[in-house]
Amino acid sequence: GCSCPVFLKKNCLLLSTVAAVLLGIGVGVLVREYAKLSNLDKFYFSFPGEVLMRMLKLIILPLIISSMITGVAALDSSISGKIGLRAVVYYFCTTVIAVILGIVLVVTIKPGVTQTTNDIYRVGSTPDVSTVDALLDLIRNMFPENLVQACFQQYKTKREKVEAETSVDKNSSTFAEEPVTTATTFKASENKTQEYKVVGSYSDGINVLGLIVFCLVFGMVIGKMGEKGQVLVDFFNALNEATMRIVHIIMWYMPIGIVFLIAGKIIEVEDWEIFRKLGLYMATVISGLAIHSVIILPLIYLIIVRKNPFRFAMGMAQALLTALMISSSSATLPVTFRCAEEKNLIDKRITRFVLPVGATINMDGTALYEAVAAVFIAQLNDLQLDVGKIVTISVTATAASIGAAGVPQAGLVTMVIVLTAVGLPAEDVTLIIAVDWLLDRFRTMVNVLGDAFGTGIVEKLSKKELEQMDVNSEVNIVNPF
Ligand code: DAS
Repeated sequence: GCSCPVFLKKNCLLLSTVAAVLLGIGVGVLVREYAKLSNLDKFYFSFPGEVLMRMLKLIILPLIISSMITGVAALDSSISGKIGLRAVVYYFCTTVIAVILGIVLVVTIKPGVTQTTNDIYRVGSTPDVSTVDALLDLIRNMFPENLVQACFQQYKTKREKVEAETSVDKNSSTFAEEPVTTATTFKASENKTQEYKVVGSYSDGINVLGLIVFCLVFGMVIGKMGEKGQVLVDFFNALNEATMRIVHIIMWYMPIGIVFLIAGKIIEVEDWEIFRKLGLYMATVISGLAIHSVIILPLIYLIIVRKNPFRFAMGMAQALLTALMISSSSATLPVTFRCAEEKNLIDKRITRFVLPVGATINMDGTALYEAVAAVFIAQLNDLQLDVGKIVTISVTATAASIGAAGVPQAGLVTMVIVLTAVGLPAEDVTLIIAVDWLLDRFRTMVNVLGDAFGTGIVEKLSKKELEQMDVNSEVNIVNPF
């Protein structure tokens, strides 16, 4: 790798992503205006982008399994009694609140809905899937009949789809049957009669929800097994480490893939209205992050700690600015520690647990962002989401944010998990990528702020335990044995 220090390396990645986005737009516009490509040419042109999407889909399985299991198992072993439990409850509650806020905003602002079809976009009232059926479907997905079937399933490759579109003679090659999936079909809207097939969560080959439920239970169980489970915990930690290294390799290929993904998208885009929608989407995410970090988190801090939350946030300013610059909670950790301990005088015994674990599994900004992005992509495809799908998106966005590492664009990689969970076309993440490098900065700031408020809140709630520890350490007689 380049010899530049970590800080520049982080920016190397980000700068190359920004450069890739701009280059992709430029190439896309040029090719669209001056070169008339046939369908098959378009397929070859966007092939490097297709490779990137396949890499991201490929990594989903090991990423979910290793990050969920190690995340939960680690909690169990390193939890220091009640303090750790309070921290986990705080992480979970603030993340769920962020997801709900994101869902409410994206459903009311409707950034991805084309004005003409405004009337059809109603949450939870698809004509032929009642709420009860949707929730039963959701629960059914949580318990796949067998784990192997939930993980692997054949589905058509993109080339077959492109050939089908260019009406290649079907008899010339055998087409694998579409996998039989629980499909709910419904009319998109009166003026657009074509049928949309919203397939269940098996459409992209992985039943994400079922896998997450299994991994959470499995992680908790091996975490509680103590010595007997240690070999499994070590195995999944190693698997997680290996997976993150593969993600890192994918990150370096990402700029190349992005150029062709975005250029390929620009060639296909019919209406330039998409840019209005993208702007509205960014406004939705940023307003959600702002509400969460300026109103919700300070309110929770004020209610529990009874101190001025904005003075506390000012103490964290250096860490928040660092997070804005490098888009990485983990890399910001040293600054977060210094701000929490020196500026806000938080007890080290609290920060030593809450901050490192928080930087990995408490990512309110990422959770909000993934929920908004998933619903936005559904809107772009005129897909109605019944309650079951909305709940699935909320659960997988929460789980994906827990599974995401505190590195740049982690939220983008785990984004594919949420899309796969509800059978949305993962290719549409292309549009999100164009603005992800910018939104990543803001959501990382919110992630760090959420962790910081967590130290103040957990410290306040753990006053008794801390005093007890002080008493023990004073009277503690050195044990002669
Ligand atoms: N950049 C990640 C972080 O460091 C957040 C994300 O990618 O969503 O928190």
